[in-house]
Amino acid sequence: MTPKIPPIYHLADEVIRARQHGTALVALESTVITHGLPQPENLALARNMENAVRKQGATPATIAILDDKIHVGLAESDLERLAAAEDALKISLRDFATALLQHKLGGTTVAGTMFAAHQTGIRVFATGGIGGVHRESRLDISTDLKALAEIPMIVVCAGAKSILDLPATLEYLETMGVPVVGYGTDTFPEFFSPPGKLPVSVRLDSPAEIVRFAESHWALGMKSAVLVCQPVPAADALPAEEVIPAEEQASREAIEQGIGGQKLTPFLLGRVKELTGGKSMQANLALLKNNAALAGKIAVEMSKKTQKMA
Ligand code: PSU
Ligand code: MN
Repeated sequence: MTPKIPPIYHLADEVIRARQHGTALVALESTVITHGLPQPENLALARNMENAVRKQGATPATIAILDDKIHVGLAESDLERLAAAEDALKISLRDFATALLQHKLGGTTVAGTMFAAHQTGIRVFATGGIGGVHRESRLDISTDLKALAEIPMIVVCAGAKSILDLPATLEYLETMGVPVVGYGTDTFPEFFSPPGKLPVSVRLDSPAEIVRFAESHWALGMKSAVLVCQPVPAADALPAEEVIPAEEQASREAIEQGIGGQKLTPFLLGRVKELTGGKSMQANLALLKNNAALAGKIAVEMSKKTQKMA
Protein backbone atom coordinates (compact mmCIF):
# COMPACT_ATOMS: atom_id res chain seq x y z
CA MET A 1 0.00 0.00 0.00
CA THR A 2 1.50 3.31 -1.03
CA PRO A 3 -0.26 6.30 0.58
CA LYS A 4 -1.03 9.30 -1.62
CA ILE A 5 1.61 12.01 -1.84
CA PRO A 6 0.58 15.70 -1.67
CA PRO A 7 1.07 17.43 -5.08
CA ILE A 8 3.75 19.84 -3.76
CA TYR A 9 6.18 16.92 -3.69
CA HIS A 10 8.36 15.76 -6.58
CA LEU A 11 9.69 12.23 -6.18
CA ALA A 12 12.68 10.95 -8.15
CA ASP A 13 11.93 7.92 -10.33
CA GLU A 14 14.06 5.61 -8.23
CA VAL A 15 12.23 6.74 -5.10
CA ILE A 16 8.88 6.01 -6.76
CA ARG A 17 10.11 2.53 -7.71
CA ALA A 18 11.44 1.81 -4.22
CA ARG A 19 8.09 2.82 -2.73
CA GLN A 20 6.20 0.60 -5.16
CA HIS A 21 8.38 -2.43 -4.43
CA GLY A 22 8.76 -1.79 -0.71
CA THR A 23 12.57 -1.74 -0.96
CA ALA A 24 14.83 0.20 1.39
CA LEU A 25 14.85 4.01 1.29
CA VAL A 26 16.99 6.44 3.30
CA ALA A 27 16.23 10.15 3.55
CA LEU A 28 19.19 12.55 3.63
CA GLU A 29 19.14 16.21 4.67
CA SER A 30 20.40 19.13 2.59
CA THR A 31 21.14 21.94 5.08
CA VAL A 32 24.51 20.27 5.42
CA ILE A 33 24.99 20.98 1.67
CA THR A 34 23.61 24.54 1.61
CA HIS A 35 24.73 25.82 5.03
CA GLY A 36 26.81 23.21 6.89
CA LEU A 37 29.88 22.70 4.72
CA PRO A 38 31.93 24.93 2.42
CA GLN A 39 32.40 24.37 -1.33
CA PRO A 40 33.61 22.05 -2.80
CA GLU A 41 33.42 19.64 0.17
CA ASN A 42 29.64 20.02 0.31
CA LEU A 43 29.03 18.50 -3.14
CA ALA A 44 31.55 15.69 -2.62
CA LEU A 45 29.93 14.90 0.72
CA ALA A 46 26.41 14.83 -0.75
CA ARG A 47 27.56 12.30 -3.35
CA ASN A 48 29.48 10.27 -0.77
CA MET A 49 26.46 9.99 1.48
CA GLU A 50 24.27 8.84 -1.39
CA ASN A 51 26.91 6.27 -2.40
CA ALA A 52 27.23 5.01 1.16
CA VAL A 53 23.46 4.36 1.21
CA ARG A 54 23.56 2.61 -2.19
CA LYS A 55 26.43 0.36 -1.11
CA GLN A 56 24.12 -1.15 1.50
CA GLY A 57 21.48 -1.88 -1.15
CA ALA A 58 19.18 1.01 -0.22
CA THR A 59 18.00 4.00 -2.29
CA PRO A 60 19.03 7.48 -1.12
CA ALA A 61 16.43 10.24 -1.08
CA THR A 62 18.10 13.60 -0.49
CA ILE A 63 15.39 16.14 0.29
CA ALA A 64 15.45 19.82 -0.72
CA ILE A 65 13.28 22.58 -2.19
CA LEU A 66 13.90 23.34 -5.88
CA ASP A 67 11.70 24.93 -8.54
CA ASP A 68 8.73 25.42 -6.22
CA LYS A 69 8.54 21.74 -5.23
CA ILE A 70 9.74 19.68 -2.30
CA HIS A 71 12.06 17.21 -4.00
CA VAL A 72 12.55 13.75 -2.54
CA GLY A 73 15.51 12.20 -4.33
CA LEU A 74 17.74 14.55 -6.31
CA ALA A 75 19.35 14.40 -9.74
CA GLU A 76 23.10 15.10 -9.96
CA SER A 77 22.31 18.52 -11.46
CA ASP A 78 20.06 19.32 -8.45
CA LEU A 79 22.87 18.47 -6.03
CA GLU A 80 25.18 20.76 -8.04
CA ARG A 81 22.70 23.64 -7.90
CA LEU A 82 22.25 23.32 -4.15
CA ALA A 83 25.97 23.05 -3.52
CA ALA A 84 26.67 26.21 -5.55
CA ALA A 85 23.69 28.28 -4.33
CA GLU A 86 24.57 31.47 -2.49
CA ASP A 87 21.04 32.39 -1.44
CA ALA A 88 19.43 29.06 -0.51
CA LEU A 89 17.22 29.21 2.55
CA LYS A 90 17.64 26.96 5.57
CA ILE A 91 14.37 25.07 5.82
CA SER A 92 13.07 24.04 9.19
CA LEU A 93 9.35 23.49 9.86
CA ARG A 94 8.38 27.17 9.72
CA ASP A 95 10.26 27.87 6.48
CA PHE A 96 8.71 25.63 3.78
CA ALA A 97 6.02 28.12 2.78
CA THR A 98 8.55 30.98 2.70
CA ALA A 99 10.81 29.19 0.22
CA LEU A 100 7.86 28.12 -1.94
CA LEU A 101 6.34 31.60 -1.98
CA GLN A 102 9.65 33.32 -2.73
CA HIS A 103 10.73 30.72 -5.34
CA LYS A 104 13.94 30.04 -3.44
CA LEU A 105 16.16 26.98 -3.22
CA GLY A 106 16.03 25.42 0.22
CA GLY A 107 18.22 23.04 2.19
CA THR A 108 16.16 21.07 4.69
CA THR A 109 17.32 20.72 8.31
CA VAL A 110 16.81 17.59 10.41
CA ALA A 111 13.30 18.81 11.30
CA GLY A 112 12.48 19.81 7.71
CA THR A 113 13.80 16.55 6.29
CA MET A 114 11.91 14.45 8.85
CA PHE A 115 8.68 16.24 7.98
CA ALA A 116 9.02 15.68 4.23
CA ALA A 117 10.31 12.12 4.63
CA HIS A 118 7.35 11.21 6.82
CA GLN A 119 4.88 12.72 4.36
CA THR A 120 6.34 10.55 1.63
CA GLY A 121 6.46 7.33 3.65
CA ILE A 122 10.23 7.14 4.36
CA ARG A 123 11.04 5.75 7.80
CA VAL A 124 14.84 5.97 8.04
CA PHE A 125 16.94 9.14 7.86
CA ALA A 126 20.67 9.85 8.21
CA THR A 127 22.23 13.13 9.31
CA GLY A 128 25.40 14.36 11.00
CA GLY A 129 24.33 15.91 14.25
CA ILE A 130 20.95 17.03 15.49
CA GLY A 131 20.26 20.56 16.63
CA GLY A 132 19.55 21.03 20.33
CA VAL A 133 19.45 23.50 23.16
CA HIS A 134 22.00 26.26 22.57
CA ARG A 135 24.22 27.65 25.30
CA GLU A 136 24.11 31.21 24.06
CA SER A 137 20.42 31.82 24.65
CA ARG A 138 18.05 29.90 26.89
CA LEU A 139 15.24 30.02 24.36
CA ASP A 140 17.26 28.90 21.35
CA ILE A 141 16.01 25.32 21.18
CA SER A 142 16.23 23.71 17.75
CA THR A 143 12.99 22.70 16.01
CA ASP A 144 14.80 19.39 15.45
CA LEU A 145 13.82 18.47 19.03
CA LYS A 146 10.14 19.19 18.39
CA ALA A 147 10.28 17.11 15.19
CA LEU A 148 11.95 14.22 17.04
CA ALA A 149 9.16 14.35 19.61
CA GLU A 150 6.38 14.25 17.02
CA ILE A 151 7.49 12.38 13.91
CA PRO A 152 7.85 8.58 14.05
CA MET A 153 10.99 7.58 12.17
CA ILE A 154 14.50 6.29 12.81
CA VAL A 155 17.02 9.13 12.76
CA VAL A 156 20.69 8.14 12.62
CA CYS A 157 23.14 10.79 13.87
CA ALA A 158 26.47 11.16 15.66
CA GLY A 159 24.77 12.70 18.68
CA ALA A 160 25.12 16.44 18.90
CA LYS A 161 27.96 18.88 19.07
CA SER A 162 29.27 19.92 22.44
CA ILE A 163 28.76 23.48 21.12
CA LEU A 164 25.26 22.81 22.43
CA ASP A 165 24.12 22.42 25.99
CA LEU A 166 24.14 18.61 25.82
CA PRO A 167 22.67 17.86 29.28
CA ALA A 168 19.77 20.22 28.53
CA THR A 169 19.32 18.69 25.06
CA LEU A 170 19.10 15.18 26.54
CA GLU A 171 16.70 16.36 29.25
CA TYR A 172 14.45 17.85 26.59
CA LEU A 173 14.45 14.57 24.62
CA GLU A 174 13.62 12.64 27.79
CA THR A 175 10.75 15.01 28.61
CA MET A 176 9.38 14.52 25.11
CA GLY A 177 9.65 10.71 25.31
CA VAL A 178 12.27 10.28 22.58
CA PRO A 179 14.42 7.15 23.02
CA VAL A 180 18.12 7.95 22.62
CA VAL A 181 19.82 4.78 21.38
CA GLY A 182 23.60 4.41 21.69
CA TYR A 183 24.80 2.29 18.77
CA GLY A 184 27.57 0.24 20.34
CA THR A 185 27.95 2.81 23.13
CA ASP A 186 26.48 3.41 26.59
CA THR A 187 27.14 7.14 26.46
CA PHE A 188 25.98 9.89 24.15
CA PRO A 189 28.28 10.52 21.15
CA GLU A 190 29.51 14.11 20.96
CA PHE A 191 29.79 14.57 17.22
CA PHE A 192 33.50 15.32 16.43
CA SER A 193 34.65 13.71 19.68
CA PRO A 194 34.34 10.21 21.13
CA PRO A 195 31.29 9.68 23.39
CA GLY A 196 31.56 11.54 26.71
CA LYS A 197 29.91 10.81 30.05
CA LEU A 198 26.22 11.48 29.41
CA PRO A 199 24.15 8.27 29.38
CA VAL A 200 21.93 7.20 26.48
CA SER A 201 18.53 5.67 27.29
CA VAL A 202 19.37 2.28 25.74
CA ARG A 203 22.35 0.67 24.05
CA LEU A 204 21.77 -1.49 20.95
CA ASP A 205 24.46 -3.28 18.96
CA SER A 206 23.00 -4.26 15.58
CA PRO A 207 20.71 -2.89 12.86
CA ALA A 208 18.29 -5.80 13.46
CA GLU A 209 18.02 -4.89 17.15
CA ILE A 210 17.37 -1.26 16.23
CA VAL A 211 14.54 -2.26 13.89
CA ARG A 212 12.99 -4.53 16.55
CA PHE A 213 13.28 -1.72 19.10
CA ALA A 214 11.65 0.88 16.83
CA GLU A 215 8.83 -1.46 15.84
CA SER A 216 8.13 -2.23 19.47
CA HIS A 217 8.15 1.50 20.36
CA TRP A 218 5.61 2.29 17.63
CA ALA A 219 3.52 -0.84 18.19
CA LEU A 220 2.90 0.45 21.71
CA GLY A 221 1.38 3.55 20.18
CA MET A 222 4.33 5.88 20.73
CA LYS A 223 4.54 8.66 18.19
CA SER A 224 8.10 9.92 18.58
CA ALA A 225 11.21 9.27 16.55
CA VAL A 226 13.87 6.81 17.66
CA LEU A 227 17.18 8.67 17.75
CA VAL A 228 20.11 6.35 16.94
CA CYS A 229 23.48 7.82 17.91
CA GLN A 230 26.63 6.37 16.39
CA PRO A 231 30.09 7.61 17.46
CA VAL A 232 32.39 9.18 14.85
CA PRO A 233 34.85 6.53 13.49
CA ALA A 234 37.74 6.36 15.98
CA ALA A 235 40.39 7.17 13.36
CA ASP A 236 38.71 10.49 12.55
CA ALA A 237 37.67 11.53 16.06
CA LEU A 238 39.02 14.76 17.53
CA PRO A 239 39.89 14.64 21.23
CA ALA A 240 37.47 16.66 23.36
CA GLU A 241 40.46 18.69 24.72
CA GLU A 242 41.02 19.97 21.20
CA VAL A 243 37.39 20.65 20.30
CA ILE A 244 36.07 22.18 23.49
CA PRO A 245 38.36 25.27 23.60
CA ALA A 246 37.56 25.94 19.92
CA GLU A 247 33.84 25.60 20.59
CA GLU A 248 34.03 27.84 23.62
CA GLN A 249 35.85 30.53 21.67
CA ALA A 250 33.34 30.29 18.80
CA SER A 251 30.50 30.57 21.29
CA ARG A 252 32.02 33.70 22.91
CA GLU A 253 32.49 35.29 19.49
CA ALA A 254 28.87 34.57 18.57
CA ILE A 255 27.69 36.36 21.69
CA GLU A 256 30.07 39.31 21.09
CA GLN A 257 28.95 39.65 17.47
CA GLY A 258 25.27 39.23 18.28
CA ILE A 259 24.86 36.17 16.05
CA GLY A 260 21.72 34.18 16.78
CA GLY A 261 18.73 32.38 15.27
CA GLN A 262 19.30 30.30 12.16
CA LYS A 263 22.75 31.81 11.61
CA LEU A 264 24.15 30.49 14.87
CA THR A 265 24.80 26.83 13.92
CA PRO A 266 26.56 27.66 10.60
CA PHE A 267 28.64 30.36 12.35
CA LEU A 268 29.76 28.01 15.13
CA LEU A 269 30.59 25.22 12.65
CA GLY A 270 32.63 27.56 10.46
CA ARG A 271 34.62 29.01 13.36
CA VAL A 272 35.33 25.60 14.90
CA LYS A 273 36.63 24.44 11.53
CA GLU A 274 39.00 27.43 11.32
CA LEU A 275 40.13 27.10 14.91
CA THR A 276 40.93 23.37 14.57
CA GLY A 277 42.84 23.94 11.31
CA GLY A 278 40.24 22.04 9.28
CA LYS A 279 40.37 18.88 11.41
CA SER A 280 36.80 19.27 12.60
CA MET A 281 35.64 19.13 9.00
CA GLN A 282 37.44 15.83 8.35
CA ALA A 283 35.65 14.37 11.37
CA ASN A 284 32.38 15.84 10.14
CA LEU A 285 32.73 14.25 6.67
CA ALA A 286 33.68 10.86 8.13
CA LEU A 287 30.78 10.69 10.53
CA LEU A 288 28.26 11.76 7.90
CA LYS A 289 29.30 8.92 5.59
CA ASN A 290 29.35 6.45 8.44
CA ASN A 291 25.82 7.45 9.47
CA ALA A 292 24.54 7.10 5.90
CA ALA A 293 25.93 3.55 5.80
CA LEU A 294 24.29 2.57 9.11
CA ALA A 295 20.98 4.08 7.99
CA GLY A 296 21.27 2.02 4.79
CA LYS A 297 21.71 -1.18 6.83
CA ILE A 298 18.77 -0.32 9.07
CA ALA A 299 16.52 0.49 6.08
CA VAL A 300 17.43 -2.80 4.38
CA GLU A 301 16.67 -4.70 7.58
CA MET A 302 13.33 -2.92 7.89
CA SER A 303 12.35 -3.57 4.28
CA LYS A 304 12.95 -7.34 4.70
CA LYS A 305 10.15 -7.38 7.24
CA THR A 306 7.78 -5.21 5.20
CA GLN A 307 8.33 -7.44 2.19
CA LYS A 308 7.69 -10.59 4.24
CA MET A 309 4.37 -9.13 5.40
CA ALA A 310 3.25 -8.15 1.90
N1 PSU B 1 24.93 20.16 12.84
C1 PSU B 1 25.98 20.06 11.99
N2 PSU B 1 25.85 20.48 10.71
C2 PSU B 1 24.69 21.00 10.26
C3 PSU B 1 23.57 21.08 11.16
C4 PSU B 1 23.74 20.66 12.43
O1 PSU B 1 27.05 19.62 12.37
O2 PSU B 1 24.62 21.37 9.09
C5 PSU B 1 22.26 21.58 10.65
C6 PSU B 1 21.25 20.43 10.61
O3 PSU B 1 20.52 20.52 9.39
C7 PSU B 1 20.34 20.71 11.79
C8 PSU B 1 20.38 22.23 11.83
O4 PSU B 1 19.04 20.21 11.62
O5 PSU B 1 21.73 22.56 11.54
C9 PSU B 1 19.94 22.79 13.17
O6 PSU B 1 19.85 24.17 13.08
P1 PSU B 1 19.09 25.02 14.21
O7 PSU B 1 19.95 24.88 15.43
O8 PSU B 1 19.03 26.42 13.66
O9 PSU B 1 17.72 24.39 14.36
MN1 MN C 1 17.90 27.87 16.79
